[in-house]
Amino acid sequence: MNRTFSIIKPDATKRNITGAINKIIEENNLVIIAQKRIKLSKDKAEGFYAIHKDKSFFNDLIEYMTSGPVIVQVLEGENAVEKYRRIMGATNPENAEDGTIRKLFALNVQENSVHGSDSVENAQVEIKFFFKPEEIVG
Ligand code: 3AN
Repeated sequence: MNRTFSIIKPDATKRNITGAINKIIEENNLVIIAQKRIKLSKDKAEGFYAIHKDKSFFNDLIEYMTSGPVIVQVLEGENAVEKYRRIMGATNPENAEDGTIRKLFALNVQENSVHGSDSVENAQVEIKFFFKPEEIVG
């Protein structure tokens, strides 16, 4: 069992498909043990994506991630980090496998509907960035 951090991004909240995305998450035996709907501030988005600060797409990414509400959540399950990466699909939906969240819902490489941690270590850091221990109820 482990935990991963998930964001349902502004393109998905705008299209009212958060339930459709979480249905796929739950059907894959990942349990949502923490969840909140928030609007990211510029500071918070820049902090979260600090690793990408030198990339050409950074400013666009921050503008997009602060353009509407997001759902931040913690998922728990067997190999949650790896499993959620698999069911999300590739960053660019053109390369995502059939049946993945991004293949089904993502609009393009930026507006790609979901985020998921890429390692157990990063999951722990990302969960702490958004949730207090008492907000996580497994
Ligand atoms: P992933 O979300 O699959 O882990 P990262 O961490 O490489 O991908 O990228 C973080 C976010 O930055 C992506 N989810 C996407 O919204 C955006 N992004 C990544 N690559 C590009 C790109 N080439 N052009 C525009 N936006 C991008």
